[in-house]
Amino acid sequence: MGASEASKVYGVSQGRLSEVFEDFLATTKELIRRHRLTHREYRAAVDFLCAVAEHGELKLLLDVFLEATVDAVDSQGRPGTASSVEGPYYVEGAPLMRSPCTLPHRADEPGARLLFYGTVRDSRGEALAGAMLDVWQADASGAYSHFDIPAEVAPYNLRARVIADERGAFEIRTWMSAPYHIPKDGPTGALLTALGRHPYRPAHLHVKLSHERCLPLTTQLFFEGDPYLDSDVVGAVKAPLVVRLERRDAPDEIARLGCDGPFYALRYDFVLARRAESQADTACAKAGVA
Ligand code: MBD
Ligand code: FE
Repeated sequence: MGASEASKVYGVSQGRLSEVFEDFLATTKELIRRHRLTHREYRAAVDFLCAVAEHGELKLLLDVFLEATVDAVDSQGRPGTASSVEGPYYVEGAPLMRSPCTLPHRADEPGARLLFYGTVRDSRGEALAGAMLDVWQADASGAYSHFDIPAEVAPYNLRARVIADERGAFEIRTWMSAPYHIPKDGPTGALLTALGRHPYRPAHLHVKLSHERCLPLTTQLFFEGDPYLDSDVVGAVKAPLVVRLERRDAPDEIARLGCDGPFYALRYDFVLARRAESQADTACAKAGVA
């Protein structure tokens, strides 16, 4: 192991870790003093965190309350399509598919059919041939595969890594997902109830986009008219990510997609930020590449 690797903890340098964690402690101690926390309250907080861990909700808790702020800071000043949070339900290694394609689904997948299509370009407007869209979503009742639907029942249900065509265009056939609530019966849900907050998120599609020329983008799309756009429990909605669904009923299109009847269509043209040319040059110089 090289010296630089040895000094990293979970991929974070020791210097950076000390800088941030020491401040985290100082800030938390200040908060304890400011609110004159009692020992009983401190114990309650520790018990709460233990319960969160026991229920497997650590990722959920942190993503619900803090990830949107990390996203805001981390994406500041970046050109292209707005980013949004990844959340706790991403699973690596979804099936690779070439556009056009239908997401992996159950024989009786419930809900209205959805055609999700568009293009992927860079911030100069150049098409990104072969861009990858790693998509995941809840089903029509708000269930995520590998979490709410066991992986053995329907592996990677409504999840895939879709490769856009040579013009950067993609066409993904899937099913509408519904407004969704985070688990109500666990400690995270109990905390929200105690705070007088509701546990709902607007219906959404998750996408991670990547292409070698560009910085990867993690984002979500939401649907116009959803009742929870203004009160997402996660606070992850951004206006440019709210799209209008079109209802399509042309018989030839219905036949082409193999739908039983009218379906919804959603077009989105994604823009990825180019890797800074200077940054690329520096990286090449360091690696000894001409
Ligand atoms: C979700 O489905 C989600 O996307 C986020 C960010 C947090 C909780 C549940
Ligand atoms: Fe989600």
